[in-house]
Amino acid sequence: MTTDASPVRVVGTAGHVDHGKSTLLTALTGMDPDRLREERERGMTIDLGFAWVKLRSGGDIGFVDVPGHQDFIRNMLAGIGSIDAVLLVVAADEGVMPQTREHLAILGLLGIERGVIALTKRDLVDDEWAALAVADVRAALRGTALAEAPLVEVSSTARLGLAELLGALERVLGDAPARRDVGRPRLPVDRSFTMSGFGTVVTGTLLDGSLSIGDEIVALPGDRRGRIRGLQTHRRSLEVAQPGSRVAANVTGIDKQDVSRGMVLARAGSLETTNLVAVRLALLASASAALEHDEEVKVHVGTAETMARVALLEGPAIAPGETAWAQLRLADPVAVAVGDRLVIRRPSPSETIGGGAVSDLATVRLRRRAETVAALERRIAPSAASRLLASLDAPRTPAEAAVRSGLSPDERDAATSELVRDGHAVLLSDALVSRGAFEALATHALRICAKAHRATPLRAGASREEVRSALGLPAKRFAAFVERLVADRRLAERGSALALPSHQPRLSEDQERHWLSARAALAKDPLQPPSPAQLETEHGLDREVIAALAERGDVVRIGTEAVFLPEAVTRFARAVVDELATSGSITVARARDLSGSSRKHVLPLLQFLDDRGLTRRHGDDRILVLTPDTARERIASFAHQGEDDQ
Ligand SMILES: Nc1nc2c(ncn2[C@@H]2O[C@H](COP(=O)(O)OP(=O)(O)OP(=O)(O)O)[C@@H](O)[C@H]2O)c(=O)[nH]1
Ligand SMILES: [Mg+2]
Repeated sequence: MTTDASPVRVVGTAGHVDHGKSTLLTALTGMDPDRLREERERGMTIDLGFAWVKLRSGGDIGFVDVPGHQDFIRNMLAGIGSIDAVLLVVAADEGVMPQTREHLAILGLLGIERGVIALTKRDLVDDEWAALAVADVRAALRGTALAEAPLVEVSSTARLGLAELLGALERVLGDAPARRDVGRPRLPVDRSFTMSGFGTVVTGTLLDGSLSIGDEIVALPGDRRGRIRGLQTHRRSLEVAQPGSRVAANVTGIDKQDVSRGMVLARAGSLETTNLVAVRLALLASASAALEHDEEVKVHVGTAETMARVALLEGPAIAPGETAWAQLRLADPVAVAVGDRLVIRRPSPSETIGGGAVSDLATVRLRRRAETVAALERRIAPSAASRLLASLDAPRTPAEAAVRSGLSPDERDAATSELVRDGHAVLLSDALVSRGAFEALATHALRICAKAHRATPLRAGASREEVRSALGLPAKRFAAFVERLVADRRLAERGSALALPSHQPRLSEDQERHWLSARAALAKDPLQPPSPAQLETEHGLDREVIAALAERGDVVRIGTEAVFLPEAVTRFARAVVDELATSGSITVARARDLSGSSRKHVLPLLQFLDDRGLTRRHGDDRILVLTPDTARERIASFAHQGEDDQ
């Protein structure tokens, strides 16, 4: 088994029907890409074909051969998507024909910018005719990315120019950038079949990461899970298949009927499927008519095709040659990544009309609004940091945000630290959120508090849980969010409530009057105060008002059933501490006699002193924990401390 990664590059053919694509590949590789009986009988390619050749430089070129006939253009689109370079075939005797132009337009829409032109059937024409054909081809290429591509005159039957052609391909591929590896392998399936003794085999050009034997995978869309049992590139068995190579994967756990062209094998959880794709759509200048809002088109992306409605986000139509933002609402879900190129066609009469790069996989329908377009514009911004930022409209883990913005792990990490350092994004526990979205969450939280203060001025604030669920943040992110606002003094934590820092629970005039009369009753015999029930029936002071009074420090609640004025508690504490300073210990009965209180009240009051860390039990008695002086200092701050534990 081979484990080394000898470079594999993929070249796709393109060109009009019968111009000699398949014959040329046979001449170059010794393999006939037309593998179907019908293809051999009709002398015409119907579906994708595959062949490969070993280069002198060591690497392989894998060829994807496409049909030229316009009836099979969907098969051409399934094969041409993820190639490194194109081999554009034009027959010298016919020159540029309709599918030469249509394929060229598709290459432009898919962003395929490298290639070699083969002027085939050179044996059928004289030099003068050949020169005219070359001029014809160059004219057709003008203004395209292939304008300067090398052109080689060949004859497959006479085997002329083949070595020169391979040399030209090798040079063009030498300049091609390395394939992207973001550690999220995906294999858009172009064929699936069964092999006796092996089971299901799927083939495709691997993207975005390497696949290894034993990898667990899922077939998307859907939830069929399986495992990679074997891997081959160009019939060589491998442990690990590299991104950018042609791969045949033997898969266990997924039946042949559950995986077909258009689906994608990926690691579970690494790729989403979606029905809503935002794209800056370019309409070809050659399109026969403008693209109207809500028009139905066929979308080709990866190896998949599906019908879709075009929701235009900038106006009622796109004229030929123009571009505009659109959201494609797909009839069937597709598994695609941000940055993938797609092509749209009119179903009938069938015509390639445009395409673009996927810039957002939304879960919501986008509306025609200026902000929508502005947000999409940011998604295609040149810098990694601004693209990442554009995907942080809600808290997301850096990994989730990277998937949405099509960044590699390295780009993601650099962009994350840049955004956090410059204050453009805020970290909330495991998640990152844009400063703008953070401010929106903060405003929402502060509004909820302000509303709670208006509705229930007596309460400490809005319940934490209420705010959390209104913002839809998970507990950890919410805790980090609150911590930040509290640190910035924009929010205050009051027990289990959240409040605006300026908020003080406030009594109404009636309640203030009730409080005055209750206060007089509490002051009459401060250490034998009326019970909360009496305060309510006799003075109209309910528990909520008592809680508010305790919060402001006007009363101290001790235990569950007693309310004292703060000075009563201080007086009791002083009496106890004075006694302890002289005699060392005190009994419940002595405390009662000294303070003039009752046993019912003395027990919780003594417990309160224990809880405050002044005293502790010693048998039936209490003894001092602190020096008398420190204990006296503590007593001064009782009134407010009493509330913390309630
Ligand atoms: N004389 C001559 N005939 C050629 C040459 N290359 C191809 N042909 C012939 O042209 C015809 C079409 O060739 P194919 O290779 O099937 O053409 P194709 O581009 O693959 O066609 P589609 O796949 O249907 O689009 C066949 O009969 C070939 O034998 C050549 O260099 N010289
Ligand atoms: Mg062919």
